[in-house]
Amino acid sequence: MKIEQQHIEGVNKSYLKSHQENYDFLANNLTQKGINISNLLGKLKAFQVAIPSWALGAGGTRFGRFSYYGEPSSLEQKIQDIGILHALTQTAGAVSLHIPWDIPEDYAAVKELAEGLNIKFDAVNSNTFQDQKDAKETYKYGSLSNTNEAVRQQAIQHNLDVINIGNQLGSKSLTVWLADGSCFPGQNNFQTALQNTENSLKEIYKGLPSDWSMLIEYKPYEPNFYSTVIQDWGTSFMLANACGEKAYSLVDLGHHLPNSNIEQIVSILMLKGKLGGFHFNDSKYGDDDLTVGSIKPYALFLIFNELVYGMQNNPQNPDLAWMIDASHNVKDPLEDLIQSLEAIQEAYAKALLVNQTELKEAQLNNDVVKCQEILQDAYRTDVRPLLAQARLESGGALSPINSYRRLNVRETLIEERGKYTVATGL
Ligand code: LRH
Ligand code: MN
Ligand code: MN
Repeated sequence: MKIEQQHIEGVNKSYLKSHQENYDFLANNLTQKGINISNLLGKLKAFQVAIPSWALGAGGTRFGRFSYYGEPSSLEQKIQDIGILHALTQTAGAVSLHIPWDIPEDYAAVKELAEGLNIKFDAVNSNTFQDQKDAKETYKYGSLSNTNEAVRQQAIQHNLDVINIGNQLGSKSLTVWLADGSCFPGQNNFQTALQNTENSLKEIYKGLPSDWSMLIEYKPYEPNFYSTVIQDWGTSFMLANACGEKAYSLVDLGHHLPNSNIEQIVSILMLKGKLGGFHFNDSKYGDDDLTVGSIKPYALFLIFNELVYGMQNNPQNPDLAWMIDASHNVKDPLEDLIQSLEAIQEAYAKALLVNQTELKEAQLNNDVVKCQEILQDAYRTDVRPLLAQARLESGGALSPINSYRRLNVRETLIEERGKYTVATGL
């Protein structure tokens, strides 16, 4: 299924009048505050977030998976699904592949399909957290950190293969996330594990094309529950520095211990020019991979506030690779992703409203109340008409979720692909 422009325009008609009223009201208010609306709209339109190839089907937990009907079974179908998301939201213009889950068979065809849907290939993700079919060595006791050199070599080679795959598609970065760690005290020598990881990452780094970057993701626990080799931003930062200037840290919102100050982590990494990528999701307990903004929207806004500050003040930091890293256990994956995309844009738009000059002045005067007022004034602004206007001007839907339902997207996908697809596993 492909959503055509006239489908979207048709549905938009019924929302146009009320949108115009809401947008005019907001635009007037913001203009009175001295905010340049067209500048704001331009930034919102330019902000594109990659959809990971593994997020288009229903997720699951280790206790079970409840499939969603009409799920995509091939990489081509996954890209088609992202095309639907992008057509409606105009903010999902990229795909992030996980290798070997989604190795293209016909590169030219996959590239052509993506191009036709205006989708770019963002970071490619390697996978050394599972054993692969016919692999000689096992990752049961670690990959890049393994005490056995043959295992490390296999994992290094896999990462080099992933770079090669990404290179053929136009990707410019490799994301490395390691499950390496230990389940019980005494199982690992912490120092050896970290040293091996550093050496292995340096080998991979040597194979990076000159215009590529390597993004090192951290996570405190899971699947290992006693220790994880790359457990936090400090370890990731240390490894990125050891590798070189093309290596960066990647922040996944779910990869922190409860109550960590993620906005401060983001800010410091950007100051040091070492924040390279970002995985969006939300969580109540751990790496829950819930819909972005569904649990802690104010925290998301505060994180965006630092991201916006960094993008405006830290030229030493590169452009970031943005990606949604969420899992959908009970919702239609496409509807869930639309909700995440909207939440990201909302937090971004609110952060763009923060008056940085006034905030700086209030900070210098130690006017704590004013500082808080400035942030909360931006946060409490209902920016949804602004997002809708940005979508409208880009050819997207005024109301993506409602349009998705009114265009019977899921029903059509089920008709085309069948209720139970290969992805269902039934
Ligand atoms: C690990 C992670 C990492 C993986 C993805 C599937 O928890 O966040 O980014 O590649 O999930
Ligand atoms: Mn992640
Ligand atoms: Mn994760």
